[in-house]
Amino acid sequence: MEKFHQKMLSQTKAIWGKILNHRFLKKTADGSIPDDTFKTWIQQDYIFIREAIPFIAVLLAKAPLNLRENFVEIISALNTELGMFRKNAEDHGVNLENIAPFPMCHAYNQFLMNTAYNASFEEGFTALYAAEKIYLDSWMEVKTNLKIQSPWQEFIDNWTSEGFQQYVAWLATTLDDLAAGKPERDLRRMKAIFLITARYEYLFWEMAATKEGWIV
Ligand code: MP5
Repeated sequence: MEKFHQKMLSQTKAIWGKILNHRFLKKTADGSIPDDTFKTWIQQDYIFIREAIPFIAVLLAKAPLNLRENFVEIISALNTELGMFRKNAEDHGVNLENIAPFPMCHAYNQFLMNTAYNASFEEGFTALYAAEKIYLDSWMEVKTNLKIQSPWQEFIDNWTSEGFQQYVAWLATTLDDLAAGKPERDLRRMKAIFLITARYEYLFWEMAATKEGWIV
């Protein structure tokens, strides 16, 4: 029988396909991505991750006792990741001071915060799994199609590492456990959150590729 996380992936197959074929990822893999495009992504993803820490912290406050330690570790990993961003930004001359989120990044972070605060722990966890699984698959796609050593190698390695793969596998099995025995109404809400998160993830690559900021 299809597990819950597999059901979520099946219902978003078309979006996943569009994400993995996104020109941002293709150009990162073949080395043709313009520097300023990648640097825009670095700035926006830095903000995204920085603002994901309070999202995780709210989930931590709602988490069942057996998952608390995992959430402490997730916060610590995000903090380490921010350090990796700062180091790479410095090496490549990317400004991370006084930068503001673009509308799409802002909306995505707001959606995550709202989900953490106002929806169930299970729904928040669903968003977390979707976001992490998409990053794993996206960067795996880049790694698989990499033509030359990338100037952005550390980012590629970050989300394709053995440790990250194990973390995403853990998220999948934990999501299955959380979904087990839940009434259909709750599962429908989790499904809706998964779908919206996948759509936001597509838009995040699109935002990086177009550099669409506030137009007024
Ligand atoms: C992640 C990310 C992965 N960094 N940015 C977006 C837009 N989606 C997902 O999260 P993490 O915490 O960096 O592994």
